[in-house]
Amino acid sequence: MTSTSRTLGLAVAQLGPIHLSDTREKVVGRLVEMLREAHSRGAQFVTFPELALTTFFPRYWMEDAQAHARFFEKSMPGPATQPLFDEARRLGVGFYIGYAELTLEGRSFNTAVIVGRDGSVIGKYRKIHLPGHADHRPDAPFQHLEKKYFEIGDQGFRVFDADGTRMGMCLCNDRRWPETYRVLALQSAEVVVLGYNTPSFNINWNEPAHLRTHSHLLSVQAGAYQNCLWVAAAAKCGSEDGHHMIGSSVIVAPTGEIVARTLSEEDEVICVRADLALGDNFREHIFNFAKHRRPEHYGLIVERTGAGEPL
Ligand code: CDV
Repeated sequence: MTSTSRTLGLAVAQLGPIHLSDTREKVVGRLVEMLREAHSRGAQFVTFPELALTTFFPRYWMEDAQAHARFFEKSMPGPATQPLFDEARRLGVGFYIGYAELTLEGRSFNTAVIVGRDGSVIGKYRKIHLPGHADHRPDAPFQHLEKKYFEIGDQGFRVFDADGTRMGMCLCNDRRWPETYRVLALQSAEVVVLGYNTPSFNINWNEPAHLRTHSHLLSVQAGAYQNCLWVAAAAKCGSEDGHHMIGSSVIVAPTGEIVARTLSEEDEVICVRADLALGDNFREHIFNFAKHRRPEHYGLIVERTGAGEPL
């Protein structure tokens, strides 16, 4: 620990499977139970997964209206999620949670919020790197229809003051993109929280199963180290109605080291006392952005989307 340490009790509350037959109320009961456990272990902030209230429904093709009626939230908190917000306020614990958002105008996003220790929403993020496809592929073993059900997030990557911690957020596939962490680090983020639903099988190529976990860990560890911040990554995992997703939820330090990792593919809480000053050495030396970054040589990053000809 550094001499100027500032600590945050940081937890990840991994969710085991949520089946099509599970109600919102049942799921919120599981979230509340894990919030209590995290609090009893010293957590001041708890990270829940992406789309944490329902099964990972983008694997199923359906009419948008049917999806909106069954899987989307019209408000956050809403009637089913209010108990989670009430318990957070009672315990004085903040949290991050992902859900499918349907706006008053009928727009739909894959969304996450940061909630403060007083139970109020501090910040919102709408997923930017949407994976998958929008067309119907009935012959695939399962589909990945995020591009059908969600619009691209319209609020950028922002950093919020979460009860004294500079916190950024992203969702699942965003964690694989270096731009995500760098844009947050350039706003002096100290912690990035994220949730994910990562199928164990790839519908695009015959990817060895172990690579799914390898590339997940590689992404979050590199993001943490290269940007001098803590990363808390929460899976929804196990077999949802026969569709398996990876676990390996982790808390990663600014050194890039995994400090805590789940063992199961069930509901499981991991918790650390995160020294927020641990990133300072990196920020002051090897990754002193102001001193060493050379944005005049990075133009292609914003000028080009896909790869093109050499300059
Ligand atoms: N929910 C996701 O964004 N899943 C992606 C899969 C499709 C690769 C992920 O990055 O884990």
